[in-house]
Amino acid sequence: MDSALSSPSPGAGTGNMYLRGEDQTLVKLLVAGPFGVGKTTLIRALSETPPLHTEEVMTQSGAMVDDLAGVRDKTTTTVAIDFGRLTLPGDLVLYLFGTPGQKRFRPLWQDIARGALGALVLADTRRLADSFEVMDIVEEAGLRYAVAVNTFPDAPQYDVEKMREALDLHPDTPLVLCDARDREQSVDALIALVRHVLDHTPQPEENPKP
Ligand SMILES: Nc1nc2c(ncn2[C@@H]2O[C@H](COP(=O)(O)OP(=O)(O)OP(=O)(O)O)[C@@H](O)[C@H]2O)c(=O)[nH]1
Ligand SMILES: [Mg+2]
Repeated sequence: MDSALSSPSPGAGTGNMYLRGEDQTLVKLLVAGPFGVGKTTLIRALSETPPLHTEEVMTQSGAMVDDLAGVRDKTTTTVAIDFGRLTLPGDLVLYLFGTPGQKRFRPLWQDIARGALGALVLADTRRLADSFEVMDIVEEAGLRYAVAVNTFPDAPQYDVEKMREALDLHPDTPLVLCDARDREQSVDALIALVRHVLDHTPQPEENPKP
């Protein structure tokens, strides 16, 4: 594991924004989580390229099927994907694909998840159980994941161990707290995921036998 893995300085990776450098390692990651948990917000906060969003205004007819509890002020929702990019020190380039939160878009997941190495699953303490289904889908897709609890100011705060228990997390699975609007905290959440993924990825031998 590269111990130099740390937060990028602001503007890092903006030099060769669209061209792959020779030494760069590209990693595809998902940002997943239930409806309105802050996926779009997080990708918007940390992308070094102008993020792509597929937001649509929510209408009255959607109120019949979308559970607006805890997200009453929300006016738009992701209908396909969010996409952003973040370069970490060590030429690690993260391509971030945000999944749509609403259940009716779950069939899109298989396509979005193809080639991903891991997922950051966002959770909200007011509705932790909503993240279960997402964690199940991510596990079924064979992806390693970390959980980031988005700390909405009006959401109850619990002890980390209590949240791990409530989410029934494997002892290995990282759980971090972050404010999805805060770039530094969001980057730290992704770094926790990347460390976890790299820790479980077989590294090539330095001096392979002939
Ligand atoms: N106070 C506070 N508001 C937040 C935070 N994160 C997101 N929000 C707000 O919560 C609402 C939902 O955020 P989104 O980023 O659209 O959530 P999403 O997970 O992308 O939603 P869907 O794509 O519809 O599933 C928006 O109005 C955000 O401004 C946070 O950390 N704190
Ligand atoms: Mg969204």
